Amino acid sequence: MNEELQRMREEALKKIDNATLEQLNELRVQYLGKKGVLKSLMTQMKTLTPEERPVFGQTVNALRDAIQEALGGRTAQLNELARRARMAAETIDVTLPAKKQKIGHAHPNSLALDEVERIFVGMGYEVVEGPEIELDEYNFTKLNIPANHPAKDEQDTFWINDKFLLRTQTSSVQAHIMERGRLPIRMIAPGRVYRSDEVDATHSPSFHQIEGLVVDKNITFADLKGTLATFAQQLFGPDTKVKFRPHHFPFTEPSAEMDVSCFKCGGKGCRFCKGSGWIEILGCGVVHPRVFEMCGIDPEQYTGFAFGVGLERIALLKYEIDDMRLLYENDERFLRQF
Ligand code: 2NM
Repeated sequence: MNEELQRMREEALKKIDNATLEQLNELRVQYLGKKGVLKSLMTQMKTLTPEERPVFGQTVNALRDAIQEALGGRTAQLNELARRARMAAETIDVTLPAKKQKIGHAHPNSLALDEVERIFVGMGYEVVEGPEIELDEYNFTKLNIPANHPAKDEQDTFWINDKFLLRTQTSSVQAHIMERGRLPIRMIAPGRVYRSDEVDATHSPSFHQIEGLVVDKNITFADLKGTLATFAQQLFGPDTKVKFRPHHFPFTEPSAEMDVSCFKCGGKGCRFCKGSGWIEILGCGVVHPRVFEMCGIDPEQYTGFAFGVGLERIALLKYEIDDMRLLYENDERFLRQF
């Protein structure tokens, strides 16, 4: 009987030592359960002589203790192995090089705008923004663009209804500022404008303008020339020359277009300036007295000058980009270059 128990003990301990966690549960039930091996051993007690019983009882108890201890030991061992495996799997190698983060680039439009703003802020101008949805009154009427003007045509303007439209120029912002009546004024109004144009290398239905306005006593065309020449020299280099050609705008009189000497060839003529040595850069003029009247400024007391530059045009020229569409496609390979 003792040998039988000894053999059983060895077999049980061996099974436990090799068991998985699930098998341990089965073994626990098999040996220690209500209908387990040890219970059935105890029922054998009654077949023994009274002398044999205490020894047998002690041996079975010792066997139960050994099995219990082995089950506990093996469970702890397996849990520890599982913990180590988990730790190994979760290990982070802090010495690995970090993944390179892709960082964005300023858009050429933004670079050009920053530069233009820097130049005018340096001359004491204020930067003012206004709404892209405007009233007919501020986009056209107060700027001396009459009701029958072709620019108001549905072909050129995105009308929202018969009063509201998407602004076609940022001078609408200036109409608001003049009307506010705080004089003198020295401001630029950068922002998005909308015109119903077909897309090509130099046109887009939505682009950006920077319009400037100065209103004070005794402002003359000479102030306009000096200011815009300084602007051109700061933007394109100190050797830049400017020239003014007569033009027509409804909101200014006299009006002009300003050309700058080609910063590529210095004015000799090249592919860049199409051989002329000059590059057209902006429109400008002396503010029309009718504009002042309609914006509540006395044209007998105040005079002023204004100008408008296309931001994309500046960006295309400065960064030698030959197609405006590249500015809107957001192709990273293109944007990376600036
Ligand atoms: C241009 C050309 C000439 C202009 C006029 C005004 C305002 F509000 F004072 F009437 N703002 N901007 C102006 C003048 C714009 O763009 C080519």
